[in-house]
Amino acid sequence: MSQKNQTLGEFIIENQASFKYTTGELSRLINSIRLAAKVVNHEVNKAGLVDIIGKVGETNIQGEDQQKLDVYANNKFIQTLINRNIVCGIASEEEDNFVSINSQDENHQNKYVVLIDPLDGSSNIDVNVSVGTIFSVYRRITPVGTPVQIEDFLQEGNKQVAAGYVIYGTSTMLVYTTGYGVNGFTLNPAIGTFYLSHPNMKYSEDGTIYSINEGNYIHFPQGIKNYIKYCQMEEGDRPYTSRYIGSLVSDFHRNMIKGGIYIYPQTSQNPNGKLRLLYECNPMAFLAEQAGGKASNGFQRIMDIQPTQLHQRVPFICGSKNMVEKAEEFMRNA
Ligand code: P6P
Repeated sequence: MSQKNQTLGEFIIENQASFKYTTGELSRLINSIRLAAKVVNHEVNKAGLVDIIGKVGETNIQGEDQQKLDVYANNKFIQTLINRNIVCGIASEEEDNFVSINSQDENHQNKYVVLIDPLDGSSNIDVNVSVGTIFSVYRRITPVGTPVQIEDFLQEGNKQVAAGYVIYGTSTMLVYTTGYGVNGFTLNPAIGTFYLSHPNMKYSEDGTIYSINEGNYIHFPQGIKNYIKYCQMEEGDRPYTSRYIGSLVSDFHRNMIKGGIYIYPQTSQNPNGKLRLLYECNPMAFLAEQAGGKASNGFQRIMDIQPTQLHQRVPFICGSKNMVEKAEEFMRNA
């Protein structure tokens, strides 16, 4: 049983036995993410002090300006995972293709692949708003002993063995699941230790917060327009409160604690929405479901979508179960 103030290391050891692949490799993987999170946190916290922010001038595969911290976070997470020699491959928002780990794993014996959004919400860095790292973990499906293949990354979200995020906010937290609930750990920066601060995190079935960029309203599908109007009606606990930080990890984290729904729908300009299935929507959907919430594209469970491309986008509706089901109802009836 977990208890508050337990360190992340103690928690991993105590709960390792409950994990079906108890080879300790996944524990070492979570530990490597813990280390990278501390290193990135150090840089994020001083971003305003040194000339590490601002655009590198390059753009990533998404056509988005690549902030220096994006590059830094990407390199740190990849290097830490390589050094620990746990994974056979890594996919990242910042990498056009997946990275095959041949240096340490020359015999391709490692069994896990990791997909990351190393610094989600990075456009908020320059204005000192919370940003986050999102990660998703699978066991490879191609034969051990052979180089990792794209199929190892294009797995349905329901095959994830672990997922989580780091939120670099007023405090830095690591929130993750291995399929046995969601637990949140807060970093004590003075000693560099994560402590269990939010055991067994749960979405309330209902909530009163809706998170969506209403600036895109005229481009939304009619079902989403109708849902937004529903949220704004005077009836029962409505109108709801609108809260949108522009950082998925931050909006998700607040909604999980207070109850709410996050929506990034398809628009006329982005027919598949903006968020990426593999390293944003699937990990957040795994966490949402493990916390009693729900995640869909408006018609289908996110974690049942068969991926076809590494950087594919999907419409994303995620949060308190009853709110997501109400939004799905409006999408069906539009
Ligand atoms: P918009 C950040 O770029 C991100 O991927 C999510 O973290 C965030 O919720 C969304 O995009 C913000 O997008 O179009 O509302 O600025």
